[in-house]
Parts: sequence; C-alpha cells; structure tokens
Amino acid sequence: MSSTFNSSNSLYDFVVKDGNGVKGIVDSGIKEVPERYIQPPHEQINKLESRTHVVPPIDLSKLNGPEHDLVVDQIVSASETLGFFQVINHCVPVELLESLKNSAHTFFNLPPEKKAIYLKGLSPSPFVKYGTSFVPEKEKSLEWKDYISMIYSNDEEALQYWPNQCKEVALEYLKLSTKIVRELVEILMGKLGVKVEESKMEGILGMRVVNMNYYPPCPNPELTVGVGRHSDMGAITVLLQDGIGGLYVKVDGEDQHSQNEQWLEIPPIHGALVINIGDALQILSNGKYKSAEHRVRTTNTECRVSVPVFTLPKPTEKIEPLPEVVKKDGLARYREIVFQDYMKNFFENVHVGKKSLDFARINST
Ligand SMILES: O=C(O)CCC(=O)C(=O)O
Repeated sequence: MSSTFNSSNSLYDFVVKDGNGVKGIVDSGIKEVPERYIQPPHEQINKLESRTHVVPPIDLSKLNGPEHDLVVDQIVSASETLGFFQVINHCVPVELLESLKNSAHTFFNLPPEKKAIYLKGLSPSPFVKYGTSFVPEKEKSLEWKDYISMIYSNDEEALQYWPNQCKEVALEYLKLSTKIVRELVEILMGKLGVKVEESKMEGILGMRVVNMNYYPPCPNPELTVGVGRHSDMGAITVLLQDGIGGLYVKVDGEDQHSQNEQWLEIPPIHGALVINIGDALQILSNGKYKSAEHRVRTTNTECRVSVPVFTLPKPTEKIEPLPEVVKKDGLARYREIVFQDYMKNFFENVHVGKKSLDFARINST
C-alpha cells in the first residue's frame, strides 16, 4: 500500500477530511484494500450465495389501460413483501437516465480539490454535501463509496449551488421521480382505504434529496461493502443504477438476526428504475408495507454509479400509523415521531439493517 497511508489516521484524514474519497485511494495505486475497509465476516457479501430477483419489472404505462388493476396489484404485492421492485415505461426519459450516469462520472472524475469544496463545513450551501462512507466518524469499517448529496429547496437555489456537472439533470430527474412517487403513494394509500388530504401528502413527501453515489473498483470486493445493510428512512426511494450490478435486497427484512438470511440481487435493467419502500411508509401503513433492507457489493472491474432520489416527510411532520389502518388492525405498531427526530437518530448511527425502525417501534426490545 502507498506510504501515504502509513497509519489508519492518515488514511482517514486523506479520505474523509481532505476529501480525496475512496477514489483518491484507488487513484494512488493500491493493490489491496486498506484494513479500515475490511468488514467483519458476517457483513462481507458472498456473490455466489445470493440469487437474482427474477420478477419482471412493472410496466407503469399500463396503469392507463385495461390492465390498471393488475398493475396496482403488482405494486401493492411487491410493497407488502420485498419492499423492492423495478418499473419501466415511467415518465423519466432514458436519455435523461444516461445523462445522469454520465454526469455522475464527470463529477467524481474531477480533481479532489474541486469536489472538496462541497465537504461539510466548506460547502457554499447547507443543502449540498460531498462525502464518503455513511458516518465515517463512527464506523469501525468504512464503506467503499463516495457521494454527493443535494437537498431540494427550490429551483433557484439548486441551479445556483448544486455542482455544475450535474445540477440540471439532477433537478429534472428529481422532479420526474417525484411524480412517480406521488402516483405510487396514491395507489398504496388507496389500497389501505385511506384518502390522504393534499396537505398531508405534502407533509409525507415534502422533502426530496437526490444523491449521486460512486463506487470505485475495489481490489478485494469480497472483503468490503459499497453500502452496508440498511433501509431508507423516507417514504419511497427511486433509484437509478448502472449496468454493473451489486445491489442486494434482503428477503424478509424484519428478521434481523437470522442465521440463514437470504439476499436477492436486483439485476440492472436498461431504462428501468428501482423503487424501494422506506421506513416512513412502513410506519404510516402500520407495517403493511415493508421498508426494504438492502446493501451494495463492490466490484473490482469498473466504477459503479447509482442515483437515488429520496422522498421523505418534512422534518417537522408528525408520522404515525394512519388512524384508519390502526382501527382495522386493532393496534398501533409504531408510536408517533417527529420526522426530524427520526432523521437525527438515523444519521447518528451506523448502518445496521432495519434497526432504524426501532426508534418508532412500540414494545421494541
Ligand atoms: O447504489 C445503490 O444501488 C444503492 C444505494 C443506497 O442504498 C443508498 O444510497 O442508500
């Protein structure tokens, strides 16, 4: 390994504090993964032990035709079980998806000092943050990922402060993804027999964040993770992944301590978007819709990029199981939380599967 990283601290400073990211380590010519990135054995991802998710993607254009009810059933059934599905014939043009992937590569291929201007504490906007791993200051083993995160407040702010390399495409993608999310949430709420008022809908879906993730090639993919096991905290995530693969979702994500846990790889499908249910929707539906535990494997061949849009409740929104559902179920499985408290708890802890939901769970042990 390069002499630049002769201690764990100098590696940490180089990657995290100076903003070189994982890409900086790889560009320095390392031949094996630094110890700080080696995951404990139970978190390492064995590609050979997982299967591929073979369910065909859901064709959203059919919502406007005679197969409407069938498509609704497909969406509901996937949300009640795996919490993950893919959609095609959505409203995001394939050319935009291609531009997004290209602009992610363009941004992360900038020299480190051009990306470091967006590090926390330096960024010109509190809504734009460049970083690496998830909570590096707390993680024993770091995640093999760099990212740029852009919180949407308004168009003017986005066009002024988001990085030039990606701002226009990211903004367009965020807006179109929001339409997909809105349609899905209406379907899912409709199936619960709940009519959500416009102001409540805005409260549930009012915060939107677009991230660009960059996973440089890793010399020892079997020892590391790109992203550790977690569920997303918001309502619904729309995710664009490139053609490299490595995104896994856990079957029966509730069972946190299973010895025989099974993971399915979500295969890249050209033009498709991945949808996953987040914790907020699990809480609102009193557990009927399942937030999906997922993780990402690294590869040693090419750089992988992915672009999630997270749709989350507004920070001040109170989230609890919808009264209509609680009435039917006879009990509430989650307590009321203010979403900013949920977020704080989420970001204060390292990725540990669906443990984030314990913050709201009633009778959690
Ligand atoms: O890169 C991916 O496919 C998934 C990324 C992810 O899970 C995340 O950003 O939270």
